This record gives sequence, C-alpha cells and structure tokens, in this order.
Amino acid sequence: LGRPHRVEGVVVHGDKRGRELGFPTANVAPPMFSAIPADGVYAAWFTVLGAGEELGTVVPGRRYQAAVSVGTNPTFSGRTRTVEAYVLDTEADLYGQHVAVDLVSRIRGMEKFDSIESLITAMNRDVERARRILSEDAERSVG
Ligand code: FMN
Repeated sequence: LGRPHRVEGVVVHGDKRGRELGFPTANVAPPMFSAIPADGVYAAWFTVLGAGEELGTVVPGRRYQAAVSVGTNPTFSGRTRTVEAYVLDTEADLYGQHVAVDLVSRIRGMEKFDSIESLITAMNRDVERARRILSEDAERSVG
C-alpha cells in the first residue's frame, strides 16, 4: 500500500455477531463518498481521535494494532459494505467515537466460508499475521 491509507469515521452498531464469534469489531462508518480500499482483510493501526478520557483500556490519541475487514461479510450473506476493526489486546466501548484506521498492508481477500469454524480459524491466522506486520511496521518507524 506504500503509505497507509486512512479511513476515518464514527463507530456504529453492527450486527453484534462479532462478540459471539469471539472477535468483537468496531464498525467504522466513513462519511459518504469517501474512498474505501478494496475488499479484504488488512493489518492496521487503530486510533480514537480527539483528546477525550480513557475508554476502557483505550487511550485516545494512542495507536493500537488491529485486524480489519473491508467487505460485505459474504459468509453471512451480508449486503452492506462495512469497515470493521478488531482491535487487539483492548477492551472498550467505542460506540460513537470518531476513529482513524490506517491500513498498513493487505493480508488476504474477503472469503465466503462454509462454516463459522473456518471463519474463526482464518481470523485467528489474520490476527497473527497482523501482529507480525504491525510490530515490524512499528520498528521501521522508530528507525
Ligand atoms: N467475514 C466474511 O464473511 N469473510 C471473511 O473472510 C472475513 N474475514 C474477517 C477477518 C477479520 C480479521 C475480521 C475481524 C472479520 C472478518 N469477517 C469476515 C467479518 C465477520 O464476518 C464479521 O466481523 C462478523 O460477522 C461480525 O459482524 P458484526 O460486527 O456486524 O456483528
């Protein structure tokens, strides 16, 4: 991706399925007509914008590792295209927050899985890859 592509928006309520899957996501609603990158799964930095108070374990202005899904959730025959961030190692209620998602690298395309177990296996793998990509990215930016 070269320089990370930033998606900014407000965190809205999704289908609430993520929690049951063990991967609760922050669904980011970008302003209409803003450019969204190709469907797929990405390693990204997630930041709550503004200088508000700490939300759970999340400090606004600080960046967190995330595995992000861009697409229609074909496994569940979804129709709306969403940008969903699974923010790693955090616990917070982020609804209504204005956030930025900086996509660092694309991990894979969106897939329609035959079972929920296969989706979960894929998401676990995505999280591992995202960790590796983002740790390397952090080292690179420190120089
Ligand atoms: N959904 C798919 O249908 N196919 C995928 O390949 C896929 N990959 C995902 C990868 C990651 C890292 C994450 C966080 C989500 C992915 N999803 C994928 C989206 C999940 O289906 C979605 O997060 C889940 O249905 C919860 O949706 P909700 O937040 O609207 O409740």
